[in-house]
Amino acid sequence: MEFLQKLQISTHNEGISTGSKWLAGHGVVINSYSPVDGALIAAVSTANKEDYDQVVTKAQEAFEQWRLWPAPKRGEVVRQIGQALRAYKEELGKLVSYEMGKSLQEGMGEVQEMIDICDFAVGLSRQLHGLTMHSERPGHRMYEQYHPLGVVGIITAFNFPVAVWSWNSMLAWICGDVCVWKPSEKTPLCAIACQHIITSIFEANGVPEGVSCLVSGGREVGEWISKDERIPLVSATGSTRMGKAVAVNVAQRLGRSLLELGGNNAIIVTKNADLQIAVPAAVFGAVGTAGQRCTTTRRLIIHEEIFDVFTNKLLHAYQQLKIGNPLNPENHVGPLIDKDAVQQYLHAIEECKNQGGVFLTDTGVLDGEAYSSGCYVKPCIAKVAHHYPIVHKETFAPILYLIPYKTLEEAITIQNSVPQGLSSAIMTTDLREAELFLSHAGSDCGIANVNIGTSGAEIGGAFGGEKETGGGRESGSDAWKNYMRRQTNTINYTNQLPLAQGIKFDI
Ligand code: UN1
Repeated sequence: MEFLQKLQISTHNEGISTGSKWLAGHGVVINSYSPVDGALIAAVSTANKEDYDQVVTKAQEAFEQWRLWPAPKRGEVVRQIGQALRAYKEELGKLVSYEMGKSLQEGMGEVQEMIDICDFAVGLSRQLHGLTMHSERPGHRMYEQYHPLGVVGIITAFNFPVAVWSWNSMLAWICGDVCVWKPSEKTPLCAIACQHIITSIFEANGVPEGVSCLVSGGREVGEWISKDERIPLVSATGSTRMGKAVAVNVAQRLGRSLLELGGNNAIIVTKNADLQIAVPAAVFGAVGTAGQRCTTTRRLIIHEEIFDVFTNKLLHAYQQLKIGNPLNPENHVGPLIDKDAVQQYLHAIEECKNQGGVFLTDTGVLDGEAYSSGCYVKPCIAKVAHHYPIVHKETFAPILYLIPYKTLEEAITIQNSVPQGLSSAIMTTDLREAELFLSHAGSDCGIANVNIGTSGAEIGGAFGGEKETGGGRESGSDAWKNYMRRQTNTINYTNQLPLAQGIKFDI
């Protein structure tokens, strides 16, 4: 396949790199299979503990130099990465689609998110502002500045195999940090392709070896990173279970963690909703990326008066969905990532039925030649009651739960009464309803939208959520502050030594 060649992916790849150098890993070899057709794409070597330690040592050495580069010069390197990503958008988008299974449109959209964060980071490289304060002491100046932090560990999930790394690494780089990336073992080739793309830019700019490190491997690599005192910040995206394990390890050594974990995102559809918007927003939110985004719409909380009308429109839209090879632009829904994910989908459907859920669509796994990987499932819709335990869990699959409500207060309570707190939305043309939803008595999520769905956030805003979602904020707004250490400075430019708080100390 031509796009693999262009991205320098061969049949066997080293999965460990400190930049231009690729290291032979001493861990097990991972085979990457495509959920699109079940084919073996390529093999990747992984790291053992010694390989890992060698990489982190190199990263530490690189930090000593990289932190001295002026931030706008680091920004210039990131600008060039953005250009390279534009040049490779199609190939990388295709690889994301083929290795992960999302539609080609979404694969390219993911690369676009990378380009966007590069542009954002370039501007930011001249805006790493601190505040100045007025000192209570005469002849004193007080201000704060942000300094580079060190080695940043980045643990990413299969569902956004390239974008989430870029949200972290582009900001970390302009902040003067160096990165050690542990990609999902389900999408190792996407990571290798990214490393190849940036390496050529780094070499041309004389960026020290070790600023961008890649350590492929399984769960143990994440554990090494989270326990490693040489890594002051660990940014982890994935399941709540993984996030809790990382958080405990990082907290044990009083490091910083930035967590972006599960979501159980709802759209409230009020009787004042514009259904022309609400229906497509719900459908894209629920079936986009085959229900495998953290921002996927999992629950629709619908006013009882429009419940039937809305449900019928939704069912009609579901009938139009084309499921199949995601590289074919006509298809809306591709496969799940692997057969384990298919089992989880089937299991959630069983649980939902056992708890009283009524499915309004077909459910199940598709078979036939076009679906030979065994990973294609039918997006489905169930009418449920809010208290069913399954409704409070995040199942990474296209299963949408419908819940009727009477008052908006009740709808907001339902929406907030789950352990997760990532994304939320309300569909309404009524100002009062929208404002209540956005108020402190409204949605408890990190993201709250009006008249758009729960997924598809832009990189300009801070991305992340509350409660079991982990509390971290990545990407836009002032998320960069996570990647730096703040220092408060007070300077006395007099020949006196007045003490703060009016304390006298005469000697
Ligand atoms: C994720 O699923 O981990 O808002 C990230 C969205 C995308 C990012 C999702 N911009 O759906």
